[in-house]
Amino acid sequence: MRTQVCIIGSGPSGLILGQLLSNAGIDNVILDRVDRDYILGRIRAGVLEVGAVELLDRVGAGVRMHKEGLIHDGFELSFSGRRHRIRLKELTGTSVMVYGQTELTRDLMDHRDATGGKTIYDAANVTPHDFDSAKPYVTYEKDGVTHRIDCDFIAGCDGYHGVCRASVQDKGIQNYEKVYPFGWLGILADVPPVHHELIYANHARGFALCSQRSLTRSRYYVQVPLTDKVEEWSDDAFWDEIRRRLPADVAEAMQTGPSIEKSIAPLRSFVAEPLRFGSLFLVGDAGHIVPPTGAKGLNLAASDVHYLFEGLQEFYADKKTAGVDAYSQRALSRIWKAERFSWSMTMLMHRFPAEGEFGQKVQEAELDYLSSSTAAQTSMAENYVGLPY
Ligand code: FAS
Ligand code: PHB
Repeated sequence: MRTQVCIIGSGPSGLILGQLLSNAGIDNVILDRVDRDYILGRIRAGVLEVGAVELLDRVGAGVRMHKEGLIHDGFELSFSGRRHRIRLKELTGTSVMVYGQTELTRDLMDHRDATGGKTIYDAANVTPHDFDSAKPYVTYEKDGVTHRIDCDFIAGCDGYHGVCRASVQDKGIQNYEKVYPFGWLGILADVPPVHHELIYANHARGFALCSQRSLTRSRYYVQVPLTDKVEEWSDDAFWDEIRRRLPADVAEAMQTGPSIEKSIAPLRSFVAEPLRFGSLFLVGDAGHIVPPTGAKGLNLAASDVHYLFEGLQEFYADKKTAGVDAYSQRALSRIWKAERFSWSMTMLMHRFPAEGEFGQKVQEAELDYLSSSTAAQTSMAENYVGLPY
């Protein structure tokens, strides 16, 4: 088989890139090692920046998002028994869209199927070859047969544990990483959200987050030690713990119910440099990871795709390589600003016992300053809604 761009990974990065390419008449194939249902079974991001919303609209997969998504003009910080609202819309003129990654991915998959896009699921042992030559290709196994796809470019949209970044470890890659000493225990339940906007809580017992997927489905998180196992947490234990970490009126109002998903995710900050190796590009989680505190993971994948598509479109239209040559530097400039923001929000809102009482007092002072400074709130707001592409 031959295609122009071979995309490895059918998550948000691969699907958005694939649709942009198809809409521009650039032939592409997506390979994924699992099937559609497995991908849709993973519960992940919940907040979309305006840039991601505009990309979904641009590829023609945004209809349900506008019907079912929730526009949020702010979010709350809870700390020291107080609540402070960060007024996103008033401070930046921009809102965010609350619409789950699962639904966004479903919309993209349905649209790709409806527009004739080719995706090969359950592709085993996907391997990029000769990406430092003019004739790269990808092999994979399916139904006991090894297949080969010759292409011009390979888009590594295969996430943090994918094969693409692993394939360039001896090509001068530089990995930057910070692992946090805790995880997020998340629960999804068909109960109405406790508040109409998100609440991020800094509490002596640890961080908590009240998020949502719709007016009838809520997503909650609590910070837990890395040694915790999800099977050790009953639903009741989760509900009791998150209510301990919230202001009394919020805890009182919280509706609880059986979890439909419960999992623990580790937190790390990670960036690989560069993001391009010949005709192989690292996109989205394949190239970087942020702690979810700033809701940047999925949104960074969107801006990576925006930059890479601009380069590929220019290459196929004008045979120019300036855009693909600039991809890594353009993407990394925005990635590092989001990494900084996600790190800073994580350091501000979580309990770090190793930092002792002094660290706790510094957090409280920063939150107190934030609640009294429009300049500080504006800085947090413009990073949260997303810096320009
Ligand atoms: P993805 O990981 O989504 O997709 C990669 C795809 O590549 C997968 O379908 C995988 O099956 C496939 N793949 C992997 N290796 C392969 C191989 N060798 N061959 C073929 N295919 C391969 N972000 C937020 O903003 N908020 C959150 O709350 C949040 N929670 C998260 C929780 C978890 C547990 C994780 C892991 C991430 C979370 N994220 C969150 C970040 C997440 O939303 C990512 O940013 C987003 O999925 C990035 O999309 P992709 O780059 O497409 O990578
Ligand atoms: C979510 O709804 O999953 C979510 C929202 C905001 C975050 C992290 C996760 O910062």
